[in-house]
Amino acid sequence: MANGHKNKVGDLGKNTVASEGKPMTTDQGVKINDDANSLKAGERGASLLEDFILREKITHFDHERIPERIVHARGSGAHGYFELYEDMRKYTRARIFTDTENRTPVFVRFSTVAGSKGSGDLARDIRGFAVKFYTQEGVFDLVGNNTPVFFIQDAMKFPDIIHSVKPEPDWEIPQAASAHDTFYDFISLATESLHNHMWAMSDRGIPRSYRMMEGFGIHTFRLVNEQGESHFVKFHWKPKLGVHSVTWDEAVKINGADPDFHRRDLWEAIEAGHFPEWELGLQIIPAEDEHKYEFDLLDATKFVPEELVPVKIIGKMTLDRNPDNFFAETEQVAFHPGHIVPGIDFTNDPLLQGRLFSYTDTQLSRLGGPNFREIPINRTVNEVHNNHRDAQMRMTINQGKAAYFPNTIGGGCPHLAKMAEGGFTSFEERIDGKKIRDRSASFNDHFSQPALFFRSLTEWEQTHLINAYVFELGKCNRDAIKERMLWLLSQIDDRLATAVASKLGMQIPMDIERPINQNIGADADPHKHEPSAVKHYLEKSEALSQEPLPTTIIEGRKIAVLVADGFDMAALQKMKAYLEELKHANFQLIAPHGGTIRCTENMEHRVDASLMTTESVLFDALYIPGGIQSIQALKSEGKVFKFIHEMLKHCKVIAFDGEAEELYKLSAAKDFVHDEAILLNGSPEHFAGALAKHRNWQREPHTLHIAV
Ligand code: HDE
Repeated sequence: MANGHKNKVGDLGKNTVASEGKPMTTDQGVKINDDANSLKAGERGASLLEDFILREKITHFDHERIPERIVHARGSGAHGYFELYEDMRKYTRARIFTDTENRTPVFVRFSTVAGSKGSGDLARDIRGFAVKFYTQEGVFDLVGNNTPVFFIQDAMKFPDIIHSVKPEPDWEIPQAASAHDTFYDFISLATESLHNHMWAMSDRGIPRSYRMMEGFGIHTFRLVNEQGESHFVKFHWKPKLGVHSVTWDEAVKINGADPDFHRRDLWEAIEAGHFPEWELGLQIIPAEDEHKYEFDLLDATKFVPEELVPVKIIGKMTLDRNPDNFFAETEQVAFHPGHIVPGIDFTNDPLLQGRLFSYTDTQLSRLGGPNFREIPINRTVNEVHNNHRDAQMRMTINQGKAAYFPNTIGGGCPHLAKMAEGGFTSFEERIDGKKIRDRSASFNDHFSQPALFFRSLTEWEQTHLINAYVFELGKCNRDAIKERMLWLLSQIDDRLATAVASKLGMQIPMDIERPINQNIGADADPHKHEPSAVKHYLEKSEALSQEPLPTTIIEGRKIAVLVADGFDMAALQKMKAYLEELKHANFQLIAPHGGTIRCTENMEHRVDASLMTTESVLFDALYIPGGIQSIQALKSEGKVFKFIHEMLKHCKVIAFDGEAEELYKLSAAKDFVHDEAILLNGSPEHFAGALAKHRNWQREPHTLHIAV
């Protein structure tokens, strides 16, 4: 297989610097022999202006920060590659989708949307899933999210929804959260946002890991083949590890215990060689089917159910290398949905059209001018030749006199490429219409798909979603806004609205008036969108639920092992041999104290974390080996019971071996006799099987009385 992916590694290598064994210098290359003291007039004298070493150091420091992204400010990146399984030339001439021999390098950035750069990873939010493909024909960016739909239909509303969800402008509260009046004020007036909002309120809003999220291009794009024929396409990323989430109680606690939880998880998995993988799937829709569905393909608040158009898996992405430098790569990377290559094209989705303007525009101020395309992480692996010149921080030294086209002085170069030579040609779509400022009536149905989404969830997922609404609306202060939301929820699903209303202690209003009689636009009238005329074109769509598909992969799952001096080494070894060595899960020894502990074999073992410094929510499962002395010591630690009870409540796998049965009996675990994820002297295979299912959600309704 041609290793195209080495190209980008080599390209970045031109700019990477390792300082091991090298003398310290100024930026001008002058060696430095004192980096701790400024130049002074006398021992206690004032510092001298001539101290070029001090001036350079401080000046550079003073300018280290650049503006953070207005949305998606907090993110984590990784390098990898994409491999194609099947030649798709029937649909597209893009080589990335026709050449099965080539590995295309990628850089991926995952992010939260609303919070600042330093906010917690476990905010209830949508996640960004942006992929930069360094193809032989130029950069192709697939700038997606972890949900298949977006909040709004038209780019015109983007600043409004973002202003409404960001911290309120007077007191800059709350950070990275949507639980406040301005957000619900907006979304209850812009009912198109209800669908994506429902996804955000579902477990998708609090993923267990970036490695366990789906990704979606959201918009309908086009694939265009050599013959100039076009098909509509939706892009999907399907994670090999399945789609999993944490509970809200965990999310809140993780944000305190380790706000870098997702960033650390991705980094550590890659460092350990557990490279996360996603398969790329396409939903391909013939051009003649454009008007076949009950929804409009150009409406980004709708997905195409997999029952109507199956997802065809065509390739796989593997992330196998962490960045060398967060700022140089993850912070400076500039994605753009308008970075496409020949064989891929846009549709008239009005949200996509607006995005095509926004990304370069914001990057001009974030990265300081138009030459950010030359920053190593952003530059393409093929050659760039054009007549763009100058501006801040220009790196390229263009030779010759002719910086215009056409020319003869430069030999007519750089010259144009015909379509057959790989030149980009836009798809020749026939357009015939009046210039109007309006939205198509085919975008009007705002209620059918949220209802389909809710119907498609399992009972436990529905419960989580209901609780999310109760939490978020419960934090709003204005009753009128909450009532408007309750009425809208009742138009989606009665059971959902009734459950939320009862926990809020409120009534669902019979109807809502146009909220204010001032002119806030016809689009803000929920009645315009025919809430009662919910279309029922599908009872359920299986792919919308996260109910884990049967998988045996537990790679990188974290298992807490509670031990004290005198723990049963043989029992732990047996578990580790299977789960860690064979299945690549990760065991961590948690003990009442740091340093080392002794086992029954009188050997010393390094403690990974003391009970004081860690929390159960940072792990996927709990294992307690026996050993009389160890269990006696653990019995007197309150935090041990907190671990067990939290693990119980969060429906995780818990295994007690040998004398650890005493802890089982002393804890609430003893009440869950038939629970298949609670093991007494269970086999490693049983443990691995339960862990692969992620959680035993059936347990959840029976844990309400457990206080932790
Ligand atoms: Fe973005 N979005 N967006 N967005 N978006 C940005 O570009 C914007 C939308 C998405 O890791 C910004 O460089 C508008 C949909 C991701 O660097 C900005 C509209 C989807 C990222 C911008 C949308 C996304 C961004 C901020 C409505 C999913 C992070 C910084 C018309 C398909 C990329 C930047 C990264 C970032 C504008 C809607 C995904 C301001 C105007 C829909 C994953 O240009």
